[in-house]
Order: sequence, then C-alpha cells, then structure tokens
Amino acid sequence: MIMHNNEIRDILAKVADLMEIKGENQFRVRAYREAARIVEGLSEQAARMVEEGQDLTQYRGIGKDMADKIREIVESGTLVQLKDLKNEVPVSLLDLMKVPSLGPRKISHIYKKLGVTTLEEMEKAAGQGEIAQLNGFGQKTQQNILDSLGRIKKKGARRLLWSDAEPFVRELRDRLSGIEGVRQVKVAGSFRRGKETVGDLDILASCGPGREQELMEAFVSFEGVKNVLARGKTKSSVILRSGLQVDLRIVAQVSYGAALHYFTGSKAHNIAVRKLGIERGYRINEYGVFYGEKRIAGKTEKEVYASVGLAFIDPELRENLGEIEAAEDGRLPKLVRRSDIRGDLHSHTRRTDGHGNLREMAEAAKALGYEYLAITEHSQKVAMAGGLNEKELRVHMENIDLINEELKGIRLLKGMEVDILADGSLDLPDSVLKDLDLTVCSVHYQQRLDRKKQTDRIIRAMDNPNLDILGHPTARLINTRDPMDIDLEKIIEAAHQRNVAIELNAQPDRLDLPHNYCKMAAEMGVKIALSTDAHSADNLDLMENGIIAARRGWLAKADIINTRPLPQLRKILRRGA
Ligand code: DGT
Ligand code: CA
Ligand code: CA
Ligand code: ZN
Repeated sequence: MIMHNNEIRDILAKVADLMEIKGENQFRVRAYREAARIVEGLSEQAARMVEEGQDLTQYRGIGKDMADKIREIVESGTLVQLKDLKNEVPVSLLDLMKVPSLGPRKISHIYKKLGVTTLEEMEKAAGQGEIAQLNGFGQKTQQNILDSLGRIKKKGARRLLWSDAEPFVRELRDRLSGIEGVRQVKVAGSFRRGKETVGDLDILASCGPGREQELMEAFVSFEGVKNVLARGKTKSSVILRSGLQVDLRIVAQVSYGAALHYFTGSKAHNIAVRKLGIERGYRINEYGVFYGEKRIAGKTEKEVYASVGLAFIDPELRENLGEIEAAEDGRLPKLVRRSDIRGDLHSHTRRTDGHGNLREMAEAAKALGYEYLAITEHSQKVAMAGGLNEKELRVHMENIDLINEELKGIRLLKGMEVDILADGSLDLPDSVLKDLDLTVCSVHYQQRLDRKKQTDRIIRAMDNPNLDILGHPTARLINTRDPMDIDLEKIIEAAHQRNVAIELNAQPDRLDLPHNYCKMAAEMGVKIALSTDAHSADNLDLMENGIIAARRGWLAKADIINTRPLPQLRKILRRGA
C-alpha cells in the first residue's frame, strides 16, 4: 500500500510542530507547514509522482530540499529528521497540540518553564494554577486549557475524519476487488453512512467457493497493515499504519444484502427495521430475513427493505431520525447528487489567504463543469489573512470584471466573506456590499460569547439586507473546536423570516451546518448554499465531500441554491428581487 497524501502530510506537520516546539528557525518551520498543506491539497498521489520520477518542485512552495524530504518519506515511510527530533523533544508534547488554545510556541514555553510533557502533567499544572502564573497566559487561558482537557478525556480516542479515511477505503477496495475470485467488495459502517468521522472501517466481501482463505491472506498481508488483531475464516481485523482499524468479513452471496444492511447500521436504524420485521412475524439478521426456517430475502438490501414494506433507504439517512417513518409514508427525499451542482459560492484566492489566482480558480471551476464561482475574500477584520478594506475590495472587483471579460463558459461572481463583528454589524459598509453579487457573512472572532449574545449577534447581522448567506454557522472544527454556543433553531427561523440562505461548508473538518440542522432548515424552507470554502483550485474538489454531508442532512436538489442556473440564483439572492 503506497503512502497516502494524508500520511505524508501528517509526517511533515509533525516535523513542523516538533521544530517549532524546539524553537527552530521560523522560515524552516513554515516551509514544512506549507509543504504539508500542498501535499494535502494535491489531486494526485504524491507517492505515485515520486515513483514515476515526476518533479514535485513544480508546485509553488515545494523547493528542492522539500521534494527530497517527500521522496524520503515515500521511500522509507518516515524521515530521519523526525527520528532525530523525537530524541531532542519529548514526543508526548505533540499530544498537547490537541488542546485548541495551545500552539507549539505556548507548549514550548510551558515545557521549558514547568517541565510539562504530557496531558496529565498539563492538567495537574493547570489545576494548581501554575499556568496562569506564566508570562502571557493568565486565568482565562488556564481555564480554556482545563475545559479542553476535560473534553479530550471524555472523547477518548480521536476518530478519523471521513475524508481522511476515504483514500484508505479506495485503496482497500481496489486491492480486494483485484483478487481473483472476489465478487463483491463494499465498505459498510459509518463510512458508508457518510458520517463526519469514522471509528473503524467495516468491509464486506463475497467470493467464489474455496476462495476465502486466499482473500483473507491477501488482506492481512497488505504492506499498509501494522498489526493483525484477529485472523479467522470469515472475519479478520487489522490496524493500519495510520492507526485505523479495518474489519473484513466474507459473507455468502445469498446473504450479502442482509449483511450489508446489518453492518451499515446504524444500530438504531437496524433495531427499528428489525422491529418492523417482528410485527410481520419475520426474523431479520445479518444472514437474511426469515419466516420460520425459510429465507424470504437477503440477497440485496432492496429485498430486505421490501420485506418490511419499505422503499430502499439511502445509507446517509440510516440513523433512525425519521427515515423509517418517511419511507413508510412514501416521502423519502430524493437526495442531491454531485451532478446537480452548478457552481460554488465560497472561495478565496491569494489576494487574501488562498493560494490560486482568479484565473486558476475560474479554470478549475470550469473544469468541474460549473457555470459560476463566487470569489469571497476575507474582509479587513481578518488582518492575519490580509482581509480587504472597502478601497481594496473596489480594486478587486474591477479585477474580477476584467477577468470575466476574458473568460468563456464560466462566470466569476463578485462576493466577499464579510466578518460579523461582535455587535452584529458587518465588517464593510453597505455602500460597497450592495455592489457585490453576494456576501457570505461569518463569525471568526469572539466565538465564546454567551448563548443569548451570540445568537442575537448573528440575527442582528441577518437584519442587514446585504447578508445573503450565513457562513459556517457554528464555527465548529471537528475534533478540535466545539461549536459556538448558539440557538440554531432560532437562527434558522430568523433566516427563514429574512430570506437568508445558510451555508453548508464542505471543508472536511467543518461540515457546518451540521446534518441534523440541515434537515431542520430544509423542513422550514430555508435554502442552503453548499460551498467548499476553497483556498486553492484543487480544494474545489471538496464539493464531493459536501455532497455527502448534504445527503446526510436530507437535502434535495431544490433545497440547495447552487443547483440553480445563474439567472435563477440571482433571483434567489435578494439582490435580484
Ligand atoms: P464507528 O465505527 O464507530 O464509526 O460506527 P459504525 O456505525 O461503523 O459502528 P461499528 O463499526 O461498531 O459497527 C458497524 C455496524 O454494525 C453498525 O453501524 C451496526 C452494526 N452493529 C454493530 N453492533 C451491533 C449490534 O449490537 N446490534 C445491531 N443491530 N447492529 C450492530
Ligand atoms: Ca465502523
Ligand atoms: Ca467495526
Ligand atoms: Zn470563514
């Protein structure tokens, strides 16, 4: 199994973190971080490029040295430099990076002053008030650290983001399908349901008679396997290098549908379906649907559902959150598909914190078959990213006009990601906002206001008719930052009254609006903007990821504004009204 881009990224990022903790030159640290970012965003496999002898320095931000490092990672699975760093800096310090308010510099400071090297020692130091005493820390930071530690402990092991599991799934599926005699290979479990994070992977295979042993043998001996937890005739479990557990089950073809249904879950959904079976006198398990000793269904999932009088339910809906009732009443949504999407409504270029220029972004959007792409740079409040003031925005708008004159078959929309300030006002004057095609308005600062203040702040922002789309509404970062404390139901209601659309941000660690609220919004008639928030041309591909999240949120084509042709989209954005 070749190194995935995400694995290479993790090693580069680890080196950057350890170097920074150690206090090495900022420029060198940044080079590793930049390389990590680029590798993550590549649409091709870096490992394959290395094998084919392609030149990685073709990517801006990867120099000759860094290309050599990446080759070393691909060829040896690690970096000598990483091993050296681990000898110089306690590697347990990297665990402290899970605390959102702690970056490498703060960690280094705490380590040097207090000798703290583990989460436990950190908890002790914070509990005894030692952190607050340090220069530049204070009570508030100390409390944040304690809160985060509590959360980390509660959550236990980190779950892998869906998009980080995806390359492993693709590779395992390809390899297993390629084995002679193998008939079906599907990944079930939370991955198939498109859950934001997955605990482990559950693969189901079927094969011709007598082929089982060969298949199991091939599975447990992949070079990406770190250790084998169990090896049996019909079930084996392994841990991959990345720490991800994978279970492979071989099932008979007559049972394949029943097994796929059972192991896709969720458990709550299975229980509800089984109950419907019991009402009809059926027994439903992973082997099939049985009436007495007679198997009445099980080859396909469709058969299993049909046996209890239901239409096929898309895996993304199987959480027992109303899908059974909807199937009974014949009102399951026709879920949105990738091909329904006609454009992207949130993107950044290198004018602020993105990495492509206007033309590159436009060409990439065109290559995806889009009709339009909104360029939405940050506003002035986000100084770190070089956010634009009114005058700079005017110049940027002119640049977009110029590019639009030359472009064929794709239209750049003049947008802006405008900060929602603490009092609910927008970061740029209406005089310029009204001249844009659309705005995405988001909270980036002061995310810890109390529930009422935060909710009021957002609703006040929506009072401004120049707010078209509420951006990443909860500001959560999956695995690293909790959602803001807000009354989302009230906000969705307010969006409905004001005819504001809400974003479903497709960044893999955002997926914000969360799925249960997508469903709520759609039920209230609030429209969703499904956007990638792309910071590079490659990033526009994250729409695939967004589609899965949208489907988990019960969204149909009609619920999403960027399924509309441009003239209709303009009408929906109130500016067109
Ligand atoms: P994960 O791995 O934590 O992200 O979540 P899942 O949903 O993949 O859960 P997992 O891997 O423990 O099990 C896969 C599926 O197998 C699960 O979604 C439903 C089914 N399953 C597992 N245990 C049970 C059970 O005790 N009862 C029923 N009805 N189904 C089960
Ligand atoms: Ca699983
Ligand atoms: Ca499992
Ligand atoms: Zn943002």
